[in-house]
Amino acid sequence: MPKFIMAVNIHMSSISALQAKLVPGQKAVITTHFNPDSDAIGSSLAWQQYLTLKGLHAQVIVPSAVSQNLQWMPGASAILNAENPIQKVQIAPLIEQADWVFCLDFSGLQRLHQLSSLVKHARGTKVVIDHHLDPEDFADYYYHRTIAASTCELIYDLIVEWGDEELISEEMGTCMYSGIMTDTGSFRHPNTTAHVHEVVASLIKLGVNTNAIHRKIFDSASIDRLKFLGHILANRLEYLSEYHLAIMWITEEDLVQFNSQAGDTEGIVNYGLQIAGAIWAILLIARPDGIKLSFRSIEPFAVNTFAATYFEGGGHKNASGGRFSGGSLTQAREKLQEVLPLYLSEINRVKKL
Ligand SMILES: [Mn+2]
Repeated sequence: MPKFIMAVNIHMSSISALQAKLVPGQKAVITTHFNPDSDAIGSSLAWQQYLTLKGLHAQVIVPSAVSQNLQWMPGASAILNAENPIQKVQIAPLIEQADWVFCLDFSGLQRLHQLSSLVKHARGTKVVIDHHLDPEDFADYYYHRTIAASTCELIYDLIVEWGDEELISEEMGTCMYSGIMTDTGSFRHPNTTAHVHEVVASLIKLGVNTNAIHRKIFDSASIDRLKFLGHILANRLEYLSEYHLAIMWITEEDLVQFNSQAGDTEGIVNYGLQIAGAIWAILLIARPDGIKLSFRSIEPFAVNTFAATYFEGGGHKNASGGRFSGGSLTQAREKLQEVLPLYLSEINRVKKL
């Protein structure tokens, strides 16, 4: 059973020294996590555009498909997906021969799924740019801040830190805004700092159309997706008032019946927090390769420790993921019921705050 590993002795080579080592003509690959979200894709594409402006050959490679509502992003059509058999053949040599391997929006190699071993053994210099907790020690450079609300924010900060602010184009800004908007829950999560708004203000000044981006990302559902959501809310939601917890679950049959596509389950867990009094929400999904869990919570309740302790996961304090490898969806729910009483005192403490 894999454990959530605390990183030790990470050699934080100076990120400022790295800038001088980026030389025109070099080859770079940019990778991000499985099931890439808007921050993963937005940061990867903005970074690719930046590297291209610096004269490098940069290719974005993802371990699984880019969801439909992100495919409009500038540069998205050139992304290589390891799940595509034809593109997969191109991917291995690109990673093997790259001078640079940029790892964006993830802190552990296992999040690369089938790309993890290729990246691990790549000869190129590895650079992590990320805001998740506990980064693993596998890269040469880290630009890592858990205080950052998104990796897109970090990309912005790094480019500015390197004195290249004038290189940030409207297209790059569009990609960055997408990730900042979604990772802050449209600017309502506690990670929405004054700095986030400052970054966004400068992106708007570049001409980024925030309203159009919001519509493209959030108002682009298929009718299947809306009916799927209706089905989950009507038939797959329970509220355990004693624990201030909303539980939702999605069966393998649900995924088939509603023709669920990549990204269709994204955000569903958040609906649980709309219940008055809810402190946290859990969504369990029976995927063909196992039971996946999503956790959300309101401040100051930490779901990442819960996810790490009981469900082989981790993540952010208020937004985490995990999995259950001990059996079926029913068994995962049983395990949940079993461990909930252990959290009662913490829940009651948080409730009073
Ligand atoms: Mn992110």
